[in-house]
Amino acid sequence: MPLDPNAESRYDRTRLRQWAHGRARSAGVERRDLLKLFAAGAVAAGPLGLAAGGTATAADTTAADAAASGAAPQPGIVKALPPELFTVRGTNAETNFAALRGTGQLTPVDRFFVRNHTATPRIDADSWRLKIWGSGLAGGPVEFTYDRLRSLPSVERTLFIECAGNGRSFYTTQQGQQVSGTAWTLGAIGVARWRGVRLSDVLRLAGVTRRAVDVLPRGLDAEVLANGVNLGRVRRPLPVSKALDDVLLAYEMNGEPLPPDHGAPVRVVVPDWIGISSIKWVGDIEVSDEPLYSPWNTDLYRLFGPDQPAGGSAPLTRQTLKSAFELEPGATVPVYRTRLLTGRSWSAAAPVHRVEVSTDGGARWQRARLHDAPRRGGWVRWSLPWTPRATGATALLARATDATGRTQPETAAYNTQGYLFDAVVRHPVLVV
Ligand SMILES: Nc1nc2c(c(=O)[nH]1)N[C@H]1C(S)=C(S)[C@@H](COP(=O)(O)O)O[C@H]1N2
Ligand SMILES: [Mo]
Repeated sequence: MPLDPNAESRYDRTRLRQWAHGRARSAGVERRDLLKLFAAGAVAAGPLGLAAGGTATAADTTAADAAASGAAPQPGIVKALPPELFTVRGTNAETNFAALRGTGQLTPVDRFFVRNHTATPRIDADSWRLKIWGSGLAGGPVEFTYDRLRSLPSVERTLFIECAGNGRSFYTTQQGQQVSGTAWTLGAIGVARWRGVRLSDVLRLAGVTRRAVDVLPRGLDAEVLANGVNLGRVRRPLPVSKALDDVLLAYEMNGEPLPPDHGAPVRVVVPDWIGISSIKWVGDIEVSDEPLYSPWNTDLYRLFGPDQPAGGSAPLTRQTLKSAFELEPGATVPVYRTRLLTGRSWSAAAPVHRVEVSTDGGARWQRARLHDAPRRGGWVRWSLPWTPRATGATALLARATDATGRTQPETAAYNTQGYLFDAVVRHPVLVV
């Protein structure tokens, strides 16, 4: 049964109230530690990319520590990160959009962004086990081997994974606002063809009951340390309704076994929801008959700030909509020469069916030609020929509208951690 967004937010608001009143168990982290982090972070957002207030992620801490010690930050990423394909940001690697020019609907693995809270672990598929356990099951824990998972009926789906902080740096560069977290431009997104099993099939085999409320997948990567607090392993609860709806346990990406950096041997893929939901290197899943909390749905991945609900928003679920040019920022282009501008637009709410482009800083807009059938879960590639007629610095803008009628706004709603940036981005170019 599809989950409507209102049901999602009703669900999360209830959880939030329960947590605030101390009625929910906070799965491995002391509630007072979370409150400490939460209180510090909500008020003290520091400069981009540095350890900021209490809400710095391990990535920020690592980058800041490395900078302080004079050593270059060393991302714990296995695949090659050539500078033409990626921009390294702490423990993470951002896809350079220009490197997608000429590629298809799917992001090739060699240029798919990596967001690691710590480092990519190497896990042997033969000794790997997935343990399903908790009060929401009819019986005791159930373990699945890799071969057992692969023997279950498989499904294949083309879906994007996008970090909640994608576009974060534009809060600062376009809106003059300070936000904490990794200073992504627009490349913390990738679209892949995922093959795996339905989480619902696995949960049913494990004996999920009608009492189950929350499902908490946990990664096998290292515990995350932030400002002296051990947040434990990366984990974020999902409402059981979403877990039983369309979530995958994926073991293949673009037709190949899942690569180490993207969660080998098995990761969770949660369609439409912010990237943190899609837990990599999953090792166990708690199924609980009471609400669960982790730092990733309490002080992190919620909206805080003067324009947000008092005490913060409900935990974030769906991603938003965006557009990006497949062009280097600040590219030099010759005057009077026609070139084809290309890019991509995507929305987590509905297919993108209209993209407009402005080549004069936003004064006039033209419809771009779409090269993909609008489809939920993926992006549309688009193009527009452009003949610059004056020299000098200018900005290219692209603006998407999805089938719900939502269009990218001029400014994004400020929040201290810079999540869900959705405004039109000004892409600088120099005409010579
Ligand atoms: N175990 C684990 N899962 C994780 C993370 C992580 O650090 N550890 N990062 C999350 C975040 S914040 C994002 S945006 C996506 C990124 O997926 P990718 O690295 O395959 O692009 O993975 C999510 N799953
Ligand atoms: Mo993320």
